[in-house]
Amino acid sequence: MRLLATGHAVRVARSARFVAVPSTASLRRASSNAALEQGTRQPGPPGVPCAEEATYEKTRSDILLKKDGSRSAAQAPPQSPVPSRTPFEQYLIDEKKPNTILNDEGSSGVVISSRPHTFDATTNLSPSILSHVDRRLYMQPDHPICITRKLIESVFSPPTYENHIASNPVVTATDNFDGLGFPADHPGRSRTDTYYLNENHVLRTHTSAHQLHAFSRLATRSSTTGETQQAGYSGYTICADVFRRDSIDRSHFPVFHQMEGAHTWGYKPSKTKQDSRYELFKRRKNEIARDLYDLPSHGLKVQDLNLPFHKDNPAQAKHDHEEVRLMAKHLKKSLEILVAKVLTQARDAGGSMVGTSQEPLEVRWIDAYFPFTSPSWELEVFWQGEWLELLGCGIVKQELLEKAGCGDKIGWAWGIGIERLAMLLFGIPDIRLFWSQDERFLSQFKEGTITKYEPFSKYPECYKDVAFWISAAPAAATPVAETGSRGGVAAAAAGGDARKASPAESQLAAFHENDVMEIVRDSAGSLAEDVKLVDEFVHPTSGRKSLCYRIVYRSLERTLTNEEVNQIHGEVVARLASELDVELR
Ligand code: FA5
Ligand code: MG
Repeated sequence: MRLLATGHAVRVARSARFVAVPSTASLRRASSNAALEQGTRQPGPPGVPCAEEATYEKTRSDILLKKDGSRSAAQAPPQSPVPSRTPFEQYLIDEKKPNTILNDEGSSGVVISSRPHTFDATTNLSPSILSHVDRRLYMQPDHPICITRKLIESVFSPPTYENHIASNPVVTATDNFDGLGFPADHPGRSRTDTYYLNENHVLRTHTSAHQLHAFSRLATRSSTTGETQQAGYSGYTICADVFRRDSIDRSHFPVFHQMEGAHTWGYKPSKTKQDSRYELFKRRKNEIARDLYDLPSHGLKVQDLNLPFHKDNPAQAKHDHEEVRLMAKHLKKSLEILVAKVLTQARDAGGSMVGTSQEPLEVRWIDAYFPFTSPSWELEVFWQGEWLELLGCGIVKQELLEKAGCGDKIGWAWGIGIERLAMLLFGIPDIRLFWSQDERFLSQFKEGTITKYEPFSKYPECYKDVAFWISAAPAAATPVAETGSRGGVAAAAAGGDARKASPAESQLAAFHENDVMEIVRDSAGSLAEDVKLVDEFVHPTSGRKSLCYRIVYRSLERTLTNEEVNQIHGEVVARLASELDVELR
């Protein structure tokens, strides 16, 4: 397996091709810089940021600290953008070039949200991904992402929900994975799926990376005495951009926006007498039932098999089944209200907003799996001929609430893809449009109004195929093997696709489809509309596997010339050959 492991290491280093391959000495320096970063990290009590996180918090002011609308410190020009202290900073910080790679004497790094990060052997960022950092579409009032964020916040609003923005996309791998109970071999952790700045820091792959902090904040803001809890929030939303090395098609983009939401219920002791545990519990259950009863009806047609909790999607041992049943109903209905509002507004904006059909949208609940909720579900909508996933959700794992200092509470959480909702809302057919700077796109949207998107033109597509042999082993190399119904629940967990390569670094696959996607994205940018495997076969005598990918190139803003496409495709093919362990056919 040494050969494979080496192959992967080379691939990682090469995929970050702009990173100067460090000399031994500079590697030593980089690792000591990394140690410096790490050295400030002290484990803290639950809910209290560790030392590094505390300073981090000051520079980013992102998570949970500012409510939408108010100008957060993150948007204000930083007073002193980079506190210059470490050798790394002295060498590499260039305040005029945020989000660009900085190289010096073989060492390299990047500054994101005023904070420097040193690269190491884990780094797999690309210039194209960095160019999307800091666009903050969710803060541009007339942008569909911002309008959709506000619509979601209008359903999940104060005084029940505190609405947050998390502007710094860099989080620790601990916050993104470990703190949420991701198993060591979860596909989402793989470098083929996640953008690593270095061993300890990633571009967050989901807003759930902030869950623990958000629950801690709820714990401190709403004490367990009945009186103060009434005054505090019982839930939150968090909006942020998230990053995944994902497939390329009209509903997937490596940078997208998510909204996280949660609601909790705690014990409310009586002010006049000492409650028994049973009384506390009964009061909490009654409160959930009352909150459920208070939710308005929505008239949306929803398919829900409403399966009893089962071994693949169990209620937690610490939970009372009736409470879980009530919370699940409250969770699903709250989200259905949101989707109904989106569809009503879309309809009012001008008829069919979802492709070709005038029929009411079909919406369905299916079982899902997330490491931090149980039971869990996903909500899908039938859109342009297929089921499109809108969100994942579930009953929050009790250990997580305990870790956050609110073990007396129970609750639910969800995570929505904002683009997916915005596509329904405005009838936007391609996810790449959200990043368009073309006035013909941007001028169509106005704060506070929902208007149907009018395509300004459909430019012709141009597709090219590329075929290559991959190493025969290991078996995990197949990118298309079906694993039962919709890839099985294991595939549905905050990034990472169990159908692709092995996520365990010790069992590296010879080939991973996401590496093809990344090269295409890096060479073609948003001109790549779709990348699909169109042919696959195993040679009968050599046993080698051949894959053929079709890349559809199309600009949303102009007609591409043949020469232009040939040049881009030529670069893609050359990079596939030189950066991956494949042989062109
Ligand atoms: C998550 O990210 C979980 N953190 C959601 C969650 C939160 C579950 C809280 C439970 C509790 P998932 O990987 O399914 O789950 O992503 C959530 C949503 O993000 C998807 O349903 C989809 O709407 C959107 N999404 C995922 N990948 C992409 C992509 N590449 N491009 C655009 N939208 C995407
Ligand atoms: Mg999912």
